Amino acid sequence: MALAAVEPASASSFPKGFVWGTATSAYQIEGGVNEEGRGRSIWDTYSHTPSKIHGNANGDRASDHFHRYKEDVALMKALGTTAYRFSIAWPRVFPDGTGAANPQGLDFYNRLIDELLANGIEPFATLYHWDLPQALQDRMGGWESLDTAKAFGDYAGYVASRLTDRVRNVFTINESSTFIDFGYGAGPVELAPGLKLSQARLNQIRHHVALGHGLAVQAIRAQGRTGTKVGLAENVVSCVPAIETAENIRASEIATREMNAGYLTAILEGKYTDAFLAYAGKNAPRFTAEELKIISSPIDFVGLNIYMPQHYVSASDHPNGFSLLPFPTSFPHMASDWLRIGPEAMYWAPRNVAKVWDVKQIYISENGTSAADKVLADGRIIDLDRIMYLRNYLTQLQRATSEGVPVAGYFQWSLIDNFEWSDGLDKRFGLYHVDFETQKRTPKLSAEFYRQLIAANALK
Ligand code: GBH
Repeated sequence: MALAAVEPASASSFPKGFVWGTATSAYQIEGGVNEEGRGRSIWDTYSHTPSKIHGNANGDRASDHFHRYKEDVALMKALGTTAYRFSIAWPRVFPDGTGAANPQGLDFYNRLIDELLANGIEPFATLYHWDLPQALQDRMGGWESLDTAKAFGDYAGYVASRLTDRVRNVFTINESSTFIDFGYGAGPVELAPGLKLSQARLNQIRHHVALGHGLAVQAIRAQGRTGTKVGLAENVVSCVPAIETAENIRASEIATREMNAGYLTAILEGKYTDAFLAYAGKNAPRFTAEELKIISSPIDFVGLNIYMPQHYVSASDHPNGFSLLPFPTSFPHMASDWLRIGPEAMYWAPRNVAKVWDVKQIYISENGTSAADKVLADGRIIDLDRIMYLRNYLTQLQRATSEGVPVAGYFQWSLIDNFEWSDGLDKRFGLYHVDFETQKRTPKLSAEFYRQLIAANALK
């Protein structure tokens, strides 16, 4: 990695032109599930299955963003953000996954994009944030089938041909590892479609998802406006040196490559690593050289969703060159049990991705935390824990940018409280509180923290 000589204006500033935004996803905020010809997704089915979701919540209404998008764009503007990452619901565009497009399928996104641009906010669209058309799950087992990857490519091309006149940045797939391991595998939490498949089938699914990503990249290049920037948003397995010695740092680089071998490494290198194939053995995915070429179609940026350190790493004599350290049970976490507090992941993840693969442009496509936000009698929400979390993670991001790690922007997760998948409406991630009865939005203190930081382009 060539570290550019970046001269920060002050010890706490971010580079000039750094992009500050917020992020959301379709099923988590939109509601409007029966509007304008939308088909069903696996999340409609799953969230309506009794006892799957905390409090038996579902996304039928969620944060009602489908009807309140103008108000929500005003909230973005009040923060001073100049970018917004949202996702497009595939079943709004192709209600059956393939076949005839819904003529009204992009109407909502056209309204949203125009509203964003009228307010000086750059739209960053994600094509897949887990809401697979139910028809594809029913007909072909969803991502178990190569045909779902092909259908995803077709959908991507269709969207690109209609939106890239105004949308200049597109993320293909959000967090492959999360929806594969927890939706199709037996992860510690369950996501739709709620299957528990074998490791061999999971590896095959991962291969199909990577292929879907590659086909989408090619379709966007073929059908989108020239110059459209394409990337992905991945919950990269972040490998942090436990103690920052040269040996441990080197071990964290090797671990970054191997621990992401099933997806990110394959996409960025065009091959599965030897160690990955040896470890998978007879469970390895079946693949062709032609497929690996599609998977590794060049991309313009890598989006990293960073919430926590996935592993602390030290050097090891083991042939693989690294050792993953066990977490003590006393390791601290935020309101969500899984959300470990390890701000240095925000330095090491982008630093290692840039170093290992010579990636030239990175976005932090998500970072944020849940908190037990309470509305006080006077209406305020004093979410000091969220501010503490953000300040520490952003301090580490500033460390990265000041060293020349090529991070171009940061998307805070999330703009507003939303439907947090299996946790229902219980875990709140927004800078703005949502009363899910009245749909009233109220800024939390963290919204003011973020506004001040953006205004100064420096930590506050
Ligand atoms: C993101 O996932 C999602 O993209 C977003 O939709 C979601 O709302 C947001 O974060 C907040 O959760 O195996 O112990 O880690 C974040 C990463 C990975 C967090 C899977 C929950 C399951 C438990 N997620 N993890 S654990």
